[in-house]
Amino acid sequence: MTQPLIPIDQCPIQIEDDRTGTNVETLKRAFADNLFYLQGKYESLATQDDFYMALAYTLRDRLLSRWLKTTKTYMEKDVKVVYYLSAEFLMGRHMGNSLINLHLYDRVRQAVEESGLDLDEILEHEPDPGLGNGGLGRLAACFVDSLATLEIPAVGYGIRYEFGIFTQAIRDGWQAEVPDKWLRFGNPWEIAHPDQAVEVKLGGHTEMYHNEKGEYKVRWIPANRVVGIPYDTPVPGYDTNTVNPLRLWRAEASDDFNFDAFNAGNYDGAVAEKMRSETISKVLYPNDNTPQGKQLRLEQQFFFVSCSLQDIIRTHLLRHPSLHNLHDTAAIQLNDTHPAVAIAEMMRLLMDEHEMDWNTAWRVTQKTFSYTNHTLLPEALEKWSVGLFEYLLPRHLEIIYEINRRFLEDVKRWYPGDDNLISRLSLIDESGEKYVRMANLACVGSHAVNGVAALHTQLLKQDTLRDFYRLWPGKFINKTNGVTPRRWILMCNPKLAELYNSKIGEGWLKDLSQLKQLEKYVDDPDFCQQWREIKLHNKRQLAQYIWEHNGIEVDPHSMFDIQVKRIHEYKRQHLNLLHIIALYNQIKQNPDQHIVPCTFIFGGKAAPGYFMAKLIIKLTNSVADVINHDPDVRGRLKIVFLNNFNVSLGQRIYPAADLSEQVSTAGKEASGTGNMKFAMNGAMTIGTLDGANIEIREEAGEENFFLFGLTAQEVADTKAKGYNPRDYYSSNPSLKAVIDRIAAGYFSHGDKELFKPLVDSLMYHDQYMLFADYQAYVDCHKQVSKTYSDQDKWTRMSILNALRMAKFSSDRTIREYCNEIWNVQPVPIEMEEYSQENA
Ligand code: CJB
Repeated sequence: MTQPLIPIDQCPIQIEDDRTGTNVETLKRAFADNLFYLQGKYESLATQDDFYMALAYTLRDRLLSRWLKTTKTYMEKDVKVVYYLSAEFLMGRHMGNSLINLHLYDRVRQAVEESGLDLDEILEHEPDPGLGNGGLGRLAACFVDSLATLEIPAVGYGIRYEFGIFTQAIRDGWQAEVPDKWLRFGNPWEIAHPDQAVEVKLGGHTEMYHNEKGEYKVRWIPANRVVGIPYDTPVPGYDTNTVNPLRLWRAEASDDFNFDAFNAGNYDGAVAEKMRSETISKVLYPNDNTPQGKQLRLEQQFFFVSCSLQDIIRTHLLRHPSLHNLHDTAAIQLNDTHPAVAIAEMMRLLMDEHEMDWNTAWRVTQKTFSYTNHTLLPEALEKWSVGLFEYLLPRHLEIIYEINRRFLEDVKRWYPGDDNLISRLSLIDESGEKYVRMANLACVGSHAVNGVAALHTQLLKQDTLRDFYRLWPGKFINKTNGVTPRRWILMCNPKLAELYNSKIGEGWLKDLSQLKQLEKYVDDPDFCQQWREIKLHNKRQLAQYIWEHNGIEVDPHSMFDIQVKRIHEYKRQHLNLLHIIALYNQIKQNPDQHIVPCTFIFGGKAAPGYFMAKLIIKLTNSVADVINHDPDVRGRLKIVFLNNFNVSLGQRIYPAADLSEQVSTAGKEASGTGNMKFAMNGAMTIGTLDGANIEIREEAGEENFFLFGLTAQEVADTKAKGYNPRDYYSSNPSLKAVIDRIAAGYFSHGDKELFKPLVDSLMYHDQYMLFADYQAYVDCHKQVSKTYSDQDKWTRMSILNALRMAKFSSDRTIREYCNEIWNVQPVPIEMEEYSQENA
């Protein structure tokens, strides 16, 4: 007779075994064992990659008992779960994070060193999983970290792109894109679950039929079917037993795919079709804040939404007889409109596949969903042509039309005779070619809509979504973004973390407001000295990186003035360049004048099809070439463009900054999160009253923030009056000299054409109003230089910035979502410790 397997957590003997044990000897043995049995290598023949893989498996093993226990607890307690639907998760490297969250850093370092290896080298070997473009994807990653840390039952759902965001190379000063084969050597963190695969339909048509009860029903006869295979990555909380899954879907052709074509002898045609359906999860679209209306993109969105909703429904039905109470077990968050088709897919699943009537289905849907808006840029609001929608999702278009019909009926009753209101609120844009407006669908189908910073939410209410706000003021709520202090302080700035720990212990990592206790040291010379030494240490490390990667020597004692983020005209990297050129002009006029030595560091990717953004990168590198080599400058200004800015490079950069550039045109940056990471690491901000800058300034204190520029209201007023950049150009000699230098080809070997599109845009039709803010920005920089020259004052300001950033921990943000939108509670995971070593 066979014996059933005993689950590991019910084993009668708790053993310090090679998969769970955490003393140094056990870790060494497990590491060697994985190298031999999983990588198939003797140590003498192993590569860095083998060492990395073997160590990753060693850590994953140590997450598994917690992970399975977490899932089991959620099932047994039948808890309400947060499902975070996001087309992007920019997780960054997992290994360092696992070491921190498992409290294993020191023991693993010792185990690795005693094995004759270097942990830092192994950590550097991990590819940075870039399954996102920028802020939105990184926010999702910070959120899943906080959810697990706060012991909230949660699943992140997304797409397992085979190619993440491209690797950026710089050739002759221009951006070149190289495919990101991040899965080339396998991914040791994920576990595939083909047993939980789901089928997704696409295309075809709908038809009416009578069900057994004699009711009229609609069914969807698809043209294609694709299978979604889930891959789960563990997301461990810090200092808890909770390990939640990040579940990413990979598309695979279904087995019965094009069976007829195979049989009819069209084998190669059928295989080509099969490959086509597998391209759905091939590549991340590299656009940030600008959607691309490509069919494949809509397929991606629907694919991961349909897989995830089917998974959520399956999970619910394991414990409940019907879906009427789905909203009691599931809170589904739409991360921007990318997953907004979920509203229609949920209605279809409830009605067509689970026999629910319209009214009940609609009530359940609205109670289950909530929507986060991340942008005010009008061009970034997603819409899909009705023709494409009908071709790919014929049933969903019918459902959207019906949602719209019922919704507009209500509006007509509430506001009779207001046809303009109707056309603005409609889910269908009928002003020209017809489009489905995804933000409108998301607003109508959700019980809560949030912006990501106070100003952003206010502008949504006043402007972008004002008609919806008029209908349902109670739906709108602000949730200012945040970032995880585990990655963005502890992991990236270990010396700063050590200083904090030495004074107040480790409690600040789960309650960032504890840092306020350190304000008493702001006038303590020893503390200030340590603070400066840490910053200098971080700057030296970045200087070393710059030397190795760019061959540019920078002085760690110069002020590190940094702007890293996606390249976009609204973010105004070129305003930063105008200021640098103004400084250069001053030096050229008077080479001996005093100037605070400054290293200007840039980094960020441009969308491959965004010409102006690519031209800004080229201009940065061209200005760098000239200024870095001009003997008159005598090294007082250095400009560096760091290629391939990503999460792991961010971890080197934020801790080394003196000054953080947050200079978007007011009213354009929804929140920003890099601004928070810089400030937490003691950088001062030079910024406009935009996004979360406003709240950073409120927290840090006005006197600890370098403010300049028009307010959002002034930007709108100036635009309304007619913004004329030439007026600023002709009346401001400094600005004129800067623009003339670029236009004359000074930075392009005399070529006057190269930067003409940029110059013309600034001079004649600049939506982002650089010239209107130019003088204020230059003046503000003078203030910065003056303050930097007084190091005692600067240190004090830097300390206060870092200590006052508690509001921007994503733990605070997630707590607010839990209480005010999702209505979910923490569920602690009880585990017996395996040994004293684990305590
Ligand atoms: N954001 O990263 C993106 N991509 C988009 O397509 C739209 C917005 C950014 O989201 C961040 C997280 O909310 C914001 O901090 C940032 O301001 C916004 O641009």
